[in-house]
Amino acid sequence: MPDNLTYKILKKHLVDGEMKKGSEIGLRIDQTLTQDATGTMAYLQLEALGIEKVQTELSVSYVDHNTLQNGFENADDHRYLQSAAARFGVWYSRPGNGICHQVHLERFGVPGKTLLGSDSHTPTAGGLGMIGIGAGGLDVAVAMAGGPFYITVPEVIKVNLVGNFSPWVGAKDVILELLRRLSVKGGVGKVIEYDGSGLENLTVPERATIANMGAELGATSSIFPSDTVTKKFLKAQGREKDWQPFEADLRADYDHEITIALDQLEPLAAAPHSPDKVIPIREISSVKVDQVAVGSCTNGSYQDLRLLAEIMKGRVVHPGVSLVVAPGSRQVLISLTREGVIEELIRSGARILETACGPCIGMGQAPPSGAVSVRTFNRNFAGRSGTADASVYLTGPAAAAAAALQGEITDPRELGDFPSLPEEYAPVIDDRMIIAPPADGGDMKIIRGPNIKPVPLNKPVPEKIQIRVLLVVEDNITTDHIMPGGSRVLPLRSNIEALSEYVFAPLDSKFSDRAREYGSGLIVAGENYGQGSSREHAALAPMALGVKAVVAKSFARIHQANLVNFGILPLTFSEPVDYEKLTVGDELQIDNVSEQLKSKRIIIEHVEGNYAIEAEHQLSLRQLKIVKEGGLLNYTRSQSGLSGQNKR
Ligand code: MIC
Ligand code: SF4
Repeated sequence: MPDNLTYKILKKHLVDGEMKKGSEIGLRIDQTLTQDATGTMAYLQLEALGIEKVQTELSVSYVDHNTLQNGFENADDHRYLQSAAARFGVWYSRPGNGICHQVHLERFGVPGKTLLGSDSHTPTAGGLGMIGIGAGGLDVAVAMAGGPFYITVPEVIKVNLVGNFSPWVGAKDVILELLRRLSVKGGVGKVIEYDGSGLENLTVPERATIANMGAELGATSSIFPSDTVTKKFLKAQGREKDWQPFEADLRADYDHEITIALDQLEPLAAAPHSPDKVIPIREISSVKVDQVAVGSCTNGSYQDLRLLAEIMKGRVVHPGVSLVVAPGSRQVLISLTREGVIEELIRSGARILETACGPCIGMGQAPPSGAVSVRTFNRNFAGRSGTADASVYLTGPAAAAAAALQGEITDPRELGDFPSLPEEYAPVIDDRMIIAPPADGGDMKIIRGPNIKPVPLNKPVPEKIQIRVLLVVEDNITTDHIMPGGSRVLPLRSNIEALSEYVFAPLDSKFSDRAREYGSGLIVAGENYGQGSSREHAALAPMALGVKAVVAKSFARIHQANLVNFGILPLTFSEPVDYEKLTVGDELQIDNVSEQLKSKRIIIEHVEGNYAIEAEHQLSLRQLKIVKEGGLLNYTRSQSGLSGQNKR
């Protein structure tokens, strides 16, 4: 049977289960990446697993999120990460070297390999023909220890890209168009595979922009073939030897097909507060803009910033706009500096930021009250910018430049002729901010600061669960609602007790007090609960507050896996209308838990109301065991499944 590219790579990495749609499979993971906001917890968990050395072909620890050092916490985490990397055989990309996904693409990604990352945008590597998957830190720790990573065999959607872009239209508009068509739930349980004659017009960074925002579709991964364009990119990176061709077989099977004619696209934007609220920019032109932010793992490449600079050249930012620019990597920054592009940008009034995530995760540059911010990023959830009442529009770099110049949202086609950009560029390669691990890190000392606390563990699930409804939330709740980012909260990522004060803070400031009062709680949610980031803290901190279960209409993939990893039961309503029957404070109970979990049908009794609600779970046997043991850490330690021969 001819295989699509996704299945080809998955089959090559299959170590457990069968390639049957909907069933669970275990994959061998070749490479892992972590970033600092999820990494400290991941390495604490790796320590708890008791291995001597990572078992992957390559593992890299990046520092890119928590780079504002308002207190000692973030800097302590960086020092911990550097020491843990040396101890366990992990490469360390120092602060200032760039955003994990951009640097990984440039320096480490290899077509045909699997990459697991503790960041939801790990599928960016799909731009290079890899299967990149985002996961919680604990899953990444287990993969580093040599354990398989489990996913449900996905459906594969083929997206045919045909033709070429009209001037002023680019890669960001492709993925915004897909978000318009499919919504933030449209990719759940699916891999998006790109093909078609239009591919030859898309460079690797452009492909990476598209693969990156597959995360916003909820997709498990996104992938482009590895072709001559890929070869050219790797050659420019001095890594031609890493290239191999990979493509789907002729007449391969797909679950759905979608065609996008590139020349029919127009400049698009995602309006507040969801990446799928996509509209043509011409329909919102003249909205006044206060801030423009360019960069992030979506549009922080050399080509993106070069385009911004060419458009701004000789002109200056509108007096009502603050323009902030964060290059995606040190390579991008050095290459642009060498060519005088950074000087052009500074002359145009850009405020050049560190090469890091920065404003994308609310690490500084929060816009003013009630502001409109136009960003080349991937998420525009309410409050994520750091300003609760700001409105964020997501666009490509050309529209960002147009807004910066005009002071209002502007269709970039109004700017006249599209600037001519060089076809080729030779990146400056300088890896001296990446530290290779020593051959034997066994004696390296791990350095901990006072804010780095041990990982809390859950208890096995009891036979009778007594809980109270802690919160009822609507559809599409993001992990930014559950466990917010921003410069105040992010430094607490390695101190769960302190972090748990902020659980659900954007929705309900009394949540953590109530959780402590109730002692044992349930969250009631709508569709696509937990969409967005991979942060396991959105499960770990609620667990620390006594959350035992979530009953939702449906879940986002990574968050559901994180709930399981920390021993929280993810249940779905058998009858979605029952969602209406639960209110904060209701007392509930679940009896004969083991038996009910086995039957997949769970009766939740309403203690006072004298009625019951029926729920279900979609957990595999393996996941059930994990939940019952109180989480993956307990479970993994009790298994011998790790290839880590060196278990302590
Ligand atoms: C994000 O974009 O939300 C983050 C910050 O990169 C997260 C990871 C985190 O919360 O640390 C993600 O996308 O997984
Ligand atoms: Fe960083 Fe933003 Fe990318 Fe997340 S989405 S990795 S915060 S740049």
